[in-house]
Amino acid sequence: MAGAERTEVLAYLALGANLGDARASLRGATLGIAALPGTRLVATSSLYRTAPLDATGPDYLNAVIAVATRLNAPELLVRLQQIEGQAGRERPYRNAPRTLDLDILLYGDASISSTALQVPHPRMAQRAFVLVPLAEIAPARVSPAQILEVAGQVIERLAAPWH
Ligand code: A4P
Ligand code: MG
Repeated sequence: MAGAERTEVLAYLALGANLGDARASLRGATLGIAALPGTRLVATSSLYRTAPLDATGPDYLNAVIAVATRLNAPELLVRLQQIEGQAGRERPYRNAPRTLDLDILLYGDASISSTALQVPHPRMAQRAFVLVPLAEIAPARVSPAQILEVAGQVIERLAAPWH
């Protein structure tokens, strides 16, 4: 459990879903994350409709949120996996369509390289569905050159509020 003595760390999380009611899954996940111990929601990007990348199936809905948390990174990962499980996440094969995917993009300025957790997320720089919403809420963490590199990927910002 996160002790009151731990300082808060600003973490950026990627949310994605392309099965079931994806918008409801992302909304529910955001509420669940904001309710985690020692954790508060700091920012939410818009919702984006994106074409599957290195994957098949329906279009995805993706978003990025920022939380300030006293959980350490492995604790946060376990909590996110529990929320994925509550959303009915199954893992039949790699990059299978999913009801909910929650990834840790950044955890403060930490570099983590364990079997279970790599931070910054190793594939984030190749993905418009991560970089575009991240740039919306953390422009200093994404360079214009990075956005240019993923400019060919199909991504559409949805204007309606989603959470
Ligand atoms: N893991 C390691 N580092 C992390 C991290 N920073 N955050 C480990 C979260 N998990 C991390 O993840 C597999 C393992 O990665 C976990 O057990 C954890 O210990 P997973 O969620 O079970 O499986 P996955 O989702 O298939 O893997 P991953 O790595 O999340 O997949 P990707 O690479 O993120 O790709 N196209 C569009 N348009 N939108 C999408 O959201 N997502 C994917 C998934 C592919 N194409 C997509 C989208
Ligand atoms: Mg994942």
